Amino acid sequence: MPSSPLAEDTIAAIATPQGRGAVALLRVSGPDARQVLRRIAPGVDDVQPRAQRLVALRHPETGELLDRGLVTYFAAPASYTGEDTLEIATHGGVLTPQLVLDALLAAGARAAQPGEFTRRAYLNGKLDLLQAEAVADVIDGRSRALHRAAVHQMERGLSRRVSELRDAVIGTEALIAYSIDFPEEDEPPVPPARIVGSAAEVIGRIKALLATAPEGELLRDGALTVLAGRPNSGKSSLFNALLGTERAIVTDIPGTTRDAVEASASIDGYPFRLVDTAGLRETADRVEGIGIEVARRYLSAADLVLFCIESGRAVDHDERAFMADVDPARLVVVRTLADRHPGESANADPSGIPTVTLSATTGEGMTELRRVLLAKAFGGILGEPGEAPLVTRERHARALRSARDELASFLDAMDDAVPMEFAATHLRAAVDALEELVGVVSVDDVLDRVFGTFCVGK
Ligand SMILES: Nc1nc2c(ncn2[C@@H]2O[C@H](COP(=O)(O)OP(=O)(O)O)[C@@H](O)[C@H]2O)c(=O)[nH]1
Ligand SMILES: [Mg+2]
Repeated sequence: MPSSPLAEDTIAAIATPQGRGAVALLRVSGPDARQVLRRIAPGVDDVQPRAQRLVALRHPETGELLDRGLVTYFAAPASYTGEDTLEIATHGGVLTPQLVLDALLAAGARAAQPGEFTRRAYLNGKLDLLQAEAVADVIDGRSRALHRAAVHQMERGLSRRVSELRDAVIGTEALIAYSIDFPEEDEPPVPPARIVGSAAEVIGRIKALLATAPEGELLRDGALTVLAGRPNSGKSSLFNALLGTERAIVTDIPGTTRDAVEASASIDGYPFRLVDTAGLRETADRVEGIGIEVARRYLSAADLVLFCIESGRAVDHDERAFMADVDPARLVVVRTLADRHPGESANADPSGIPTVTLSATTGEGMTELRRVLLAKAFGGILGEPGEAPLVTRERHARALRSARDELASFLDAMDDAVPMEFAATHLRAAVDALEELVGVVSVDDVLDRVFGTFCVGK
């Protein structure tokens, strides 16, 4: 982890959201934290670390009493940021925390940038970059599944896994260094096959971790699930049944749904974004001529397409044509309105496309549909025990792919009998990629990207 000189200025922010509430929390971090406290709480000059104190908070210039607050002082380095830190609990609401913040700024603190506390924690070695990202996910995450992955990542689950990979590559480098040190030996001290095998083994482990990436990244935005089908095929009813609310307007007059509607749904804690179609004739969303409604502007981005066909009716030519256009891996066929056609069940589709027969009205078949959606969208990570590290960001996937490719280039070079010391430059590049991922080396624009999305006060 990088060690850098401690920041010179002292930052302050309101850490809780604005609005009516019982308490608000303000944070101050930096070398002048205690001095700032003395200025807004005159007479209080002997704060003990980690002991709370109820103090009168005043504006340093006017002396006006603003509130009484509970102050906790954390002495460097035993604080979140690694610096001297204050946490000040005031009354909530819109005004009080803002007045106390103004007082802190008048007392010499500077308003913190979004993510600046966590950035300092990172720069002071309290967290690595993966942990810092996990903090953001714990705050912003809306699905239980992402929350679970983030909490685990905050506990260094992913960091540990990446560090193991890095150590394994360094181990391979060590084998090479050893071989290069004894060039005159008839028998190389380390058989090249062992060196090659060691690199190949790391590639396998990186690939296993990368395999979680597509689904891990879906945990953030949710699997985009687009409903399609003829007017009156039961799309809006199914949309509502999946949401558990009366969200889209349902009617038997074709063309009632006024626009594409999007809503978030959770299935077993995994996030989905459902899109129901405009039934409107005049929208360009309708697949021209064949009367199939679909929010076409979502179609190319869809992770899943739920194609609705009423039960008891043969699939017609246009429907077949539409389905043939959708990537089978993303397609789920739903035979709707099953309660109107009791006793009929869909034949297993020879093409292997999952078909679920259901009724949005009675709820039959809905459990099966949820199971199919989960398996299709998140199948690869569903079986993972809660503690398995997941790749949840494009940044992670990019670094891992780069490490994997460097290792593959190393193997190619060994194959081509490139002298080992040259081939080994690829191992170094793989180590660099893994270190950047954990944040062992700090690259400024990486930091800007990671911390730029934080909220103020974290
Ligand atoms: N009996 C029954 N009627 C349904 C079911 N699902 C939808 N409907 C009815 O079928 C009609 C068309 O449904 P809707 O969801 O608006 O279809 P859309 O045009 O594809 O969105 C409405 O009258 C619904 O009440 C179902 O599962 N069972
Ligand atoms: Mg509709």
